[in-house]
Amino acid sequence: MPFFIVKNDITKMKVDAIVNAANRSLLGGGGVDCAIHRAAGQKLLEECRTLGGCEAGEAKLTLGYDLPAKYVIHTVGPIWHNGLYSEKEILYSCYENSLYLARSKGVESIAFPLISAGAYGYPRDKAISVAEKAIKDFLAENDMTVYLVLFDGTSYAFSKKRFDELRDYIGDRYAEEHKESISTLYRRKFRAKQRAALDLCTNAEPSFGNSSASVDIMPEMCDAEALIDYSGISKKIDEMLDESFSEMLLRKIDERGMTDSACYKKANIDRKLFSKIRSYRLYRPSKATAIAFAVALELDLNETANMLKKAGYALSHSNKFDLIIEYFIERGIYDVYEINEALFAFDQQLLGA
Ligand code: AR6
Repeated sequence: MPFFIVKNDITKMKVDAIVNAANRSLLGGGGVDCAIHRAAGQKLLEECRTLGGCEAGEAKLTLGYDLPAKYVIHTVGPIWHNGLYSEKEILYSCYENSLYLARSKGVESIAFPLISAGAYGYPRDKAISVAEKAIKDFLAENDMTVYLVLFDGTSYAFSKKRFDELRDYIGDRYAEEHKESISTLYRRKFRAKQRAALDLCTNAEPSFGNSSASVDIMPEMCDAEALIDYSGISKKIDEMLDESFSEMLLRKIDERGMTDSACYKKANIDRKLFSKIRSYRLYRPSKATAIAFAVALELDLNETANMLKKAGYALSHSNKFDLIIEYFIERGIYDVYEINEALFAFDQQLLGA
């Protein structure tokens, strides 16, 4: 099941369990520990008193009391010295032990803060890498929805070099796109109306946010009917009926010699959503879902465009989301987690579901 980086206050997360970056006493402290105790109420501290503390890298569970989450998992991160005191291994254990403890309680969704990256001084980018590695390793073998909640300083959560490169890449292409003539824009709008009309004929999964929706169904669409060439539309429907998105996806999975589960896990897609797509031939995924599969299948830009077309979408240079995807595919980088870090840094919808 999927992994997401989100900006939030962890005490507000509506998940089965949240994780607390505690200290060895488990009796409260500053930072996220303080926020969790404050939001959960006095009973949390009372239960914590019965636990006998916790060693670094280990995890203990309590109820969530006044929190939206049913459980709090308390773990103690390493204090950062210089990286030579097994900090990485201890931090990895914090995530691993918390996840397995959560699994033993039947938890289906869990949210982590960035353990050790506050008072304990662990460098933020390094802390994110460890968190991602531990979560990814766990999700390769287990089903759970995992959130990494970043609270502050979120301008970028990954390599500064990559961030700068991407910013330039987006800047260059964005500028090019906006040099377009009015007539080109007019033609594009007209084509969008045609596609919108076609969308009405298909079963649509709602898409979220503006950034990744390729076509807005415009209110004035009904007035545009006179402009629509219906023979073109029915030809498009025929083309779509040749091979649907779902059929193309399943064919590509076979051609790649992948298993279904390897594919949906790599795509950061929930098993239930994959089953829906698998069993309904004309299922229309959201654009982010369609791209997630293209990435999991390691399609090049042409093949990605082809696959997106099956679901009624295209990549364009007029939105950041598309440009970020294009940047990674052009470079043959097909790691959804890495792409999601970049999408997160640029405030875009993440891949997966
Ligand atoms: N929601 C999500 N993340 C938060 C929140 C929040 N409400 N508040 C802070 N963070 P820290 P540590 C982030 O210092 O480094 C405590 O006193 C914060 O921005 O809370 O593991 C304990 O009792 C940072 O990125 O935990 C220990 O003594 C991350 O949570 C000690 O601090 C972790 O910062 C543990 O230090």
